[in-house]
Amino acid sequence: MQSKDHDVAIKYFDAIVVGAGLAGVCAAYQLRRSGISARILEAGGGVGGTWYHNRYPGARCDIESLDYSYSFSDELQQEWHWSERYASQPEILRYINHVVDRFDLRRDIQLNTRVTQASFDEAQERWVLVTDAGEVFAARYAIMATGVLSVTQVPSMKGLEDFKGEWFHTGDWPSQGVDVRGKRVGVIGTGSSATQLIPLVAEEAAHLYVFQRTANYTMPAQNHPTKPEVEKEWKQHYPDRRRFAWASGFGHNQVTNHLSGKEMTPEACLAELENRWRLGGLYMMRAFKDILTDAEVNDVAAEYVRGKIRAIVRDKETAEALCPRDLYIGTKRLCSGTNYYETFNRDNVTLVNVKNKPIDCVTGSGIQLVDGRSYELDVLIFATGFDAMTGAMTKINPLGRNGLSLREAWAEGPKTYLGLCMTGFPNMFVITGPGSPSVFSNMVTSIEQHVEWIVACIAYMKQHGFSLIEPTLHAQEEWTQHVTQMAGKTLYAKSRNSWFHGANIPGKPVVFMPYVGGVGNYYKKITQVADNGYEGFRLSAASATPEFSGH
Ligand code: N01
Repeated sequence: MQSKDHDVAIKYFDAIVVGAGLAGVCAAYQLRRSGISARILEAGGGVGGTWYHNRYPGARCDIESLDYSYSFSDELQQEWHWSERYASQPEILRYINHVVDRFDLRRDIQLNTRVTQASFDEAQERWVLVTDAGEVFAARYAIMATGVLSVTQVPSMKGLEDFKGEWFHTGDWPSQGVDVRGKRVGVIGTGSSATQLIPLVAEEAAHLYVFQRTANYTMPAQNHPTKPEVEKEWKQHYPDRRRFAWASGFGHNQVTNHLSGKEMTPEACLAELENRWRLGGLYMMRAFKDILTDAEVNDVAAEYVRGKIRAIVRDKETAEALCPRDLYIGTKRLCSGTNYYETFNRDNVTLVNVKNKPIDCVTGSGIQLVDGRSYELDVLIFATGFDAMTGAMTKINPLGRNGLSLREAWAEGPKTYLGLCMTGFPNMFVITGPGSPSVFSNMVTSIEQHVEWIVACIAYMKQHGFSLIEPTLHAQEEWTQHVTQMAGKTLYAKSRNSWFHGANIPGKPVVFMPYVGGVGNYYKKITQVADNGYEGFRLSAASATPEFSGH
């Protein structure tokens, strides 16, 4: 249905979903299934979100593929074959496209469409969203599937505009790729993206300079082709596997050691750590139940990894520079890569420690440090991260009741009820928003939990004749405090220099954003809230506004 409103053809739907990554696609599927009309607006030229834009060499997930996938269709999970234990970006993108086609979702998705404004029309009880092309959409519900690591952060660096070579950000990688063969390449950053990319770029570049400010811990991913017996076992027991993941601490099937590091002998601790190293990737963070709450236990794991770095990297000075110090393992997101530390044994790779002698500027021909050292480069790669968790939302900056802007509402840090909704922004839902497990979990599990909850909520409102839902200020304050209190029990509270706290973005309030109380506990909580008639929310009966249902 279309109608003329101030000479602009407004397109009406029950719901507008912003973003067609894993969250938006899941929402498209569930909304369709529930008979709720929706249009999914996606800024990119294809679906996939994170997995569309992060095409840098080596990009892959560090949650096992069989776990990092939708559970909403048994046919889908039975028929899809993952070729590797940890899927690469191209394979995940193929999967998302497959889901879109298999369930005929493409007709609800509008690509190359960036939402630039969203405002709540109180009289009409609807969200009005405007796109970069000037299209206007109106919907009772706005579902923000805008992603948690979708706004790239290029640090402001003097002279970048003068650089004569090419420069790129890992999160906005050209689809045609970047040819680094025979070139002098610089990578700034040593987080998850960099540690995946560095070994592959090193194989092709004439020389690679890695500019490291903070050494982080990188586990070997221990990736390999999917073992047929593992796939068979998963496919036989998928419902159990999914149930386990949904009730678990982190939304996946990785096994946790339920003992404290302090209850174990040094020999048993070492054996556990060796086992975790062999299992690879994030398994290290499940080595002891108190690895993220007890500084001494954390240090046992950290020292173990430092020992591994020293054993792998031949040059002593480089090895020491790669050893993280004054950083609890896991409090900056643990990295997972293949041959990361080994790469520093190559003759064509140089680690440049910019901790104490930072980068001063980019020159026409490369990078210059404050001590005057300079590095000639043809290609400069920013692996410098994202305005995480809030960036995509504050960029749109929705206007809620009485013109309240989200930037104002979040000026001291994000405040949400359950990481799903905000006071002052009725009928707006955020998928994996701040205050929910989100980046602290298998994102697909958290996405599915949120989408299930949101779609059930909309159905409930329709059924009971409600037109508005909005958290009470009290519920929002209480939840936000709870999120902070939970983080306060962990080592995250003592290690604030990370994107988990927003510390990587100048001027951003330093507040721990995800919920660390566990995916299973969180799911219980949101289920209970819904079962109790959406406690903590104010629901209002429908006014004269007609229910939207057109296209
Ligand atoms: O970004 P990051 P990322 N001068 O913010 C450095 C997910 N992910 O894209 O720590 C010099 O982690 C910065 O240094 P410092 C995952 O959740 C997952 O790598 O601020 N250096 C840091 O080293 C991950 O955590 C996967 O001192 C500068 C780096 O840039 C998240 O995405 C793969 C600098 C940024 O690291 C983000 O990861 C990839 C400056 N001015 C990503 N500014 C997997 O699933 C920044 N840095 C495996």
